[in-house]
This record gives sequence, C-alpha cells and structure tokens, in this order.
Amino acid sequence: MNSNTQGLPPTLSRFIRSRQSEYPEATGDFTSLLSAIALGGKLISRQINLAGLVEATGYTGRVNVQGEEVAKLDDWSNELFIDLLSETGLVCAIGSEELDRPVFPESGAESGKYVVSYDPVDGSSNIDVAAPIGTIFSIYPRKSPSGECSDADLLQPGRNQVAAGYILYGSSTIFCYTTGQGVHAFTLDQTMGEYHLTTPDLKFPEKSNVYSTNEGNSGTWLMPDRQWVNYVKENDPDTGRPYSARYIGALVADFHRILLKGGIFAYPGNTTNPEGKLRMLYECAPMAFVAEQAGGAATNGTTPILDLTPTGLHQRSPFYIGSKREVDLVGAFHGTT
Ligand code: P6P
Repeated sequence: MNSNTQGLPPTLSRFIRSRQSEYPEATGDFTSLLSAIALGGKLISRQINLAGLVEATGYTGRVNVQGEEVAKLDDWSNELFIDLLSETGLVCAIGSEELDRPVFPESGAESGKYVVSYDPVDGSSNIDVAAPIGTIFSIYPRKSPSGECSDADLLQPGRNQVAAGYILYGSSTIFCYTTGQGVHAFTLDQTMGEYHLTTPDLKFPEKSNVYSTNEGNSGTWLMPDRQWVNYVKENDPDTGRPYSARYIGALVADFHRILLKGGIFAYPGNTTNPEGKLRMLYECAPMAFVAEQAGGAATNGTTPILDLTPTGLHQRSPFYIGSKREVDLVGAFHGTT
C-alpha cells in the first residue's frame, strides 16, 4: 500500500476501497457504511475539541436506560449516528447505549443488509475534564431474510460480526477497525478532515505487565478476581511483578493503550452486580473482535466473548481483554486454563 500523492499515508477511504478489491465479499455498500461511521467520528472529534465553546459539555438532566446521567454529547452523538446510518439506506436495525429500544430505519427496512450497534460516546464522564473518550461500533449482517428487522437481528453471537472498531478522541483522534483481516489504525488530520493510515496490522505486544481496572471495586469482587489482582501486585521481579496500574475510565482509551503497549483490562462482576458493568453488544463484542484479530483475547472470565450470544440489547458481562497471556492468567484464577 503506497502513500497517496501528497506523500501522506493512504486515507481511510482509499484503504477501504483498496481492501474492497482484495475481498470479493466487500462491496461498495460496506465501504459506504464504514465511511458513514468514520464521518461521525470526524464530527464528534470537532465537537469534543470545541467542547466548552459549543455547549458540548454538561448534562441533559436525564438518566438513560443504564441508570447513567446523559451528557449533552451523548445525545448529540447518538442522534448523529442514527442520521448518518439511516441516510445510507443500508442499515435495517440500530442498537445504541443511549436507546432503550432499537431503531429500525425506514430507509433500510427492505434494502438494509446490515445491523449496527454502537456506544456513541464511551466514557462520557471524562468529557467535562477533557480526558479521553471514544465511540465503539459493531456491524453484523442482518439475520432476517427480508422485510422489517427485529431485536433478533441485533442479538447475534459476536463471531457473526463483519466489522467492529472504535474511534478514540484523545491527544489525537484515532479510527481503529477490523473486518476480520487484521486491525488497522488511522489518525485524523483535523486540518484536512482526513484519516490517514498510521498503524496497519496492529498486534498486541507479547509481554507486558500492565493491568487496567477500577480497583476501587475490588472489595466486592469475587474470590478469583481478588486473587488475580493480589497476584499481579506481589513483588516478584522474576515474573515481572508487581504490574503497573493504568486506568483512564474510558474503555476505548484503556483498550487502545493495551493494544499498543500490552497488558490487560478487567471489569469483573461483583457481589452486587455479578454481570459487571460493560455491555455485551456495543462494548464487549466489538472490542473482543478487534482484540482477537490483533492476536489477543477477550473473555467473561471463562468463555471467549465472541462465542456468546447477547440475551438483551443492554445485557452486561464480566469482561477481561488484552494480551492473550494476561487473559489466560485471569482464566487460570477462574479455573479455566
Ligand atoms: P467505572 C464508561 O462509563 C464505561 O462504560 C467504560 O468506558 C469504562 O471502562 C467503564 O465504564 C468505567 O467504569 O465504574 O470505572 O467508572
């Protein structure tokens, strides 16, 4: 893949189109769908960068289906993706962290070949403090043969995904995705409004002693997770312990650091919420697809996330993701590897 005429790395749209020619199943429709999501990322990136200047900080005063305060940017971004996805005419069902129920766009009822779930602004509590946040997206082929879609089109096992990824709004804006042919990361040039390929074929580093978790919850964790976190903190230089702790409080940001530097992100269940906090459909499954494509792993402690079928739009799951060695280590404490 050579760079484009300005000597810059290829743009996202050029990269997707080039891959389209390599993979017969990739169609112009799929390229249009991914481009619509990428455009959403550009517009949110601009809104974030102006935040306090464009009324993008603060809260709406409403609480969503998750029981979480809805930030103004949550609403704005959610509506943006509904519009962008509906305009493609390619999407027959939309699931979102911000929607109690799915949206079934009229434009995609008959022709919509795809189903899209997303978390429009992941980690929105970071907005007001100018800390990193992200968007997470997951794309499936529709399950129903034709006509109106239903919840069943959204509730598919993670292995059915045809694409997944995230947009990280941090010190730079990164678009990172997979279609099952490796993981590729692009950096947004805000001046030109173009994403340029910066890291093709991303793979987790083999070794890394970093763990990322909200350890404030460990007092109510179940025994295997408490044993794991105590283990990684023990002083044993021969096994690279104690690990370093890093936690940003936004899954996209914590995951992206682990993808580049190695380590593990863990959000276990606990005695009050055995299913944990993270949502299977638009957090765990898309990130798990990226992780496995980058040579890593993602489980609920015992089972690969991608082998699980969500039972509900907002079903939660204990979540461990990162370098395969580290996820296997957690599995050993859960008695599975
Ligand atoms: P806590 C953000 O609300 C989120 O869903 C993920 O992005 C993040 O990893 C997690 O919750 C943070 O949760 O309980 O540590 O604030």
